[in-house]
Amino acid sequence: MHKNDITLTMIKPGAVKKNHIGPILGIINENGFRIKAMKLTHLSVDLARKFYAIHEGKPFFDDLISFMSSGPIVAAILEKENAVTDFRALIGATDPDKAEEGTIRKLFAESLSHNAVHGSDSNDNAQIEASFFFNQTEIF
Ligand code: RTP
Ligand code: MG
Repeated sequence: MHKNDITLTMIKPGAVKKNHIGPILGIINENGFRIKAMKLTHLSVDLARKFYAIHEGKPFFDDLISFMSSGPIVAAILEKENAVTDFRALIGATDPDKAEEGTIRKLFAESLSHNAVHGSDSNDNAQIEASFFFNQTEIF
């Protein structure tokens, strides 16, 4: 498999708090994604600002940072052909009200800002985000 066939996901603090880690990982596996790396971790405010630097200055930035640093997250690298595109299809639209039936956000998101999961938006960002959380000894 090509090295570009990975994506980086986070199960966000709201979904971790609600004990949705297991069901979400189940859906991920059932849909053909292989877990190459995974950890339960916490984004400090500084790390959350760094991860979402692209959104700095947008009206929702401060809420996004305070939510993403509000509790533990699960970060994971997922492998599959067309991982970025297929995973974004599996999670559904950013706003759960617009997400298709059966998508992870439709099933587990509470709102636009508390939307259960993250998925990388390009192959380049998948590589950058994978390196943000994991070193080479943690990727299998
Ligand atoms: P993500 O990066 O978390 O996978 O989500 P995404 O690509 O679908 O959406 P993006 O545009 O990258 O936005 C990042 C996160 O910011 C929150 N958001 N809030 N209130 C708002 O208008 C708004 N817009 C975006 C969401 O939690 C979104 O996942
Ligand atoms: Mg995004």
